[in-house]
Amino acid sequence: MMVLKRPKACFTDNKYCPGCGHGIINRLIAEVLEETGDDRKALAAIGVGCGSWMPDTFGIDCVQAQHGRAAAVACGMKRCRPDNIVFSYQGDGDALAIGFSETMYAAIRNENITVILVNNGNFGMTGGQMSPTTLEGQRTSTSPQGRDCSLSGYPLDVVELLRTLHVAYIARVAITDVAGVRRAKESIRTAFNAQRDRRGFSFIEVLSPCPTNWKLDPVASLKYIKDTVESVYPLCEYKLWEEQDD
Ligand SMILES: Cc1ncc(C[n+]2csc(CCOP(=O)(O)OP(=O)(O)O)c2C)c(N)n1
Ligand code: SF4
Repeated sequence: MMVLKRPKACFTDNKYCPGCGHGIINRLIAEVLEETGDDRKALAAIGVGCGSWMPDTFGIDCVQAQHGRAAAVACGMKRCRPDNIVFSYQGDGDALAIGFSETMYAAIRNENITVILVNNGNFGMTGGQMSPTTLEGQRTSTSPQGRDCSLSGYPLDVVELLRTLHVAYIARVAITDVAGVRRAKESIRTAFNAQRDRRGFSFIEVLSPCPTNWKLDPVASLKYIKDTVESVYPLCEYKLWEEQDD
């Protein structure tokens, strides 16, 4: 029989909307850290957005970065504390709009940190504005007719960009079903292991539902990711350090 036990660091409550992906992802991070014995010394740099509530969901030492700056803050933390697992936790607006430069330069320097990007295709906390990852034609509060790529550019596939760089690990996962949740957890574990082995920059993009701003119920939100979002942002995993070792 499988016994589901709450990680010690997790609190009983969270502040996310019903059906939001952040709570699941927070829990997976907490589980991995507990299983690897890192829960007492992992450090997080938190982006600005709904994910800023992560410290209210489970208790590890965190720095609340300014909007977009979490990867840069994580680099500083890691350089001071090279033996601690250090990760940033950011939304797509935070990491890929206002913080695009910080995210890319952490990758370009192949910093030995992990960036966990929660891609829900909009600026969730502030009312669902269009973000770099909003799909073509997707309606948001700032693209009520749907994203027009002739005006706003095309959706940003950050995984493809990162693949051109010398980084250690890249994965895109989706928490749409049990198998997807398990894969997401394994990716977090792989990224933290790579960091422990000093492989360099690791990055996980999690396709995650935002039922409130998508104006879909939680089940329909998961279906939307599977049927629509994944066709633009295919799931993948690249252990690039293995190619670099050859
Ligand atoms: C410099 C600055 N600009 C704008 C804001 C307002 N702001 C707070 S949260 C947020 C949206 C965050 O969206 P995202 O990073 O995608 O995370 P989500 O809430 O969707 O998880 C914005 C624009 C801010 N706090 N600081
Ligand atoms: S607004 Fe969206 S991202 Fe924010 S807590 Fe609600 S469902 Fe989650």
